[in-house]
Amino acid sequence: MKIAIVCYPTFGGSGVVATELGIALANRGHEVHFITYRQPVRLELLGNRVHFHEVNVPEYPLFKYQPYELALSSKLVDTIKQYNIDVLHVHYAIPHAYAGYMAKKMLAEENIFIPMITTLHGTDITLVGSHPFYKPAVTFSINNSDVVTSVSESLKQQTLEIFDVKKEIAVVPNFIDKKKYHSSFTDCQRSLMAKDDEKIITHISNFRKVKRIPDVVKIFYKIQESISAKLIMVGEGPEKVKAEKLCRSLGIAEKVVFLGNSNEIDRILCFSDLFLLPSETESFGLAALEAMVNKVPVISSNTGGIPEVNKQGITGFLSEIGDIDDMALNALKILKNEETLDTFKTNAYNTALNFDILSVLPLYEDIYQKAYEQRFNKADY
Ligand code: GMT
Repeated sequence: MKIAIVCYPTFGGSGVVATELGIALANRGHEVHFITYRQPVRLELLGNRVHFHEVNVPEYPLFKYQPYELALSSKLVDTIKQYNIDVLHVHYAIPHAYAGYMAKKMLAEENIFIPMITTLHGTDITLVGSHPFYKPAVTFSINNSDVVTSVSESLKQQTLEIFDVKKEIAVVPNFIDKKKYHSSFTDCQRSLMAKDDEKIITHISNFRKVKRIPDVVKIFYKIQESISAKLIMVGEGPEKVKAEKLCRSLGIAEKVVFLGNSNEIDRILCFSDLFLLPSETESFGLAALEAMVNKVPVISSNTGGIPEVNKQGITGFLSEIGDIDDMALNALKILKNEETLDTFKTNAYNTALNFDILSVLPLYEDIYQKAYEQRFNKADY
């Protein structure tokens, strides 16, 4: 099939999922067209089956806000016509589903019928989309998508609670590609990061408030009081400077490494012993799943879709949001005993395999095929 994918090109989970999905679809023989304002960060190889179309928004001084949705919908119309696209898959409702709907309507005027699949990722529903300023438009975009998917059962329930949704929502979880992790990395250079007797604790995120970055630092503070440990913080975002300051004021700055954004997260996770994800909310927690497939147990908050991924007492532990004492205690339970650590590592890896792309990709392919077959259903236009 010819599939157009709209996403954010950034390090955020929705962009990562959209990009990895597009690459996997191309490897299965589909032709994939990414349409966004910059080449997605995880998209390295373009070729016959993977295309990238940049959305440009010309600046005009009259506008206080430049109309990205307008530019995106026009780009969608042009690309869908030029490449005879079969289905449009938009990731993150705002404003992608809204722009996609407009493109669909414009194309229908020319007797081109394109089904639109909208994938809800989390903050588009829980944080941004539910704001009264956006809610009517988000509700409309969801109800006017041909298919709606959400990345967890929890996000599906939240969407149904917050919005007046008349559409079925199919749950299609985030995924990993187990093939990538078959052989252990030969260049897993643990010694560059820590001494042999030090445990390596990792956090990866976009350092937004929702990630509760100060909790990450405080949990680590408590861990390092009992055992020798290092904290690796990967990512960039508004809470980073505050976190650096907190490390200095707690006197642990030399034990914490801030690495910034990285495309090499598997290289970092391969020498990690524990992953911290104390988020306020998390629709799924792709970062936790990526840790688990690298055999890294997870200490997380018990919120949103995280319990669908991180299994209590098996792949890690879950605590109430903000309960840093419990999180630190649980971390030590895992880290203090090598045998326990090994068991959790193995469990984390085995559980992550339930989310292998080979089981998730056919779900999307099936959705595309059905939506394509029903594209002439005029009631939808
Ligand atoms: O976590 C973020 O802030 C990024 C955000 C995004 O939209 O890119 O991630 C969301 O989508 C991911 C992929 O589906 C999920 O794994 C994350 O849990 C979700 N983040 C939140 O719900 C906070």
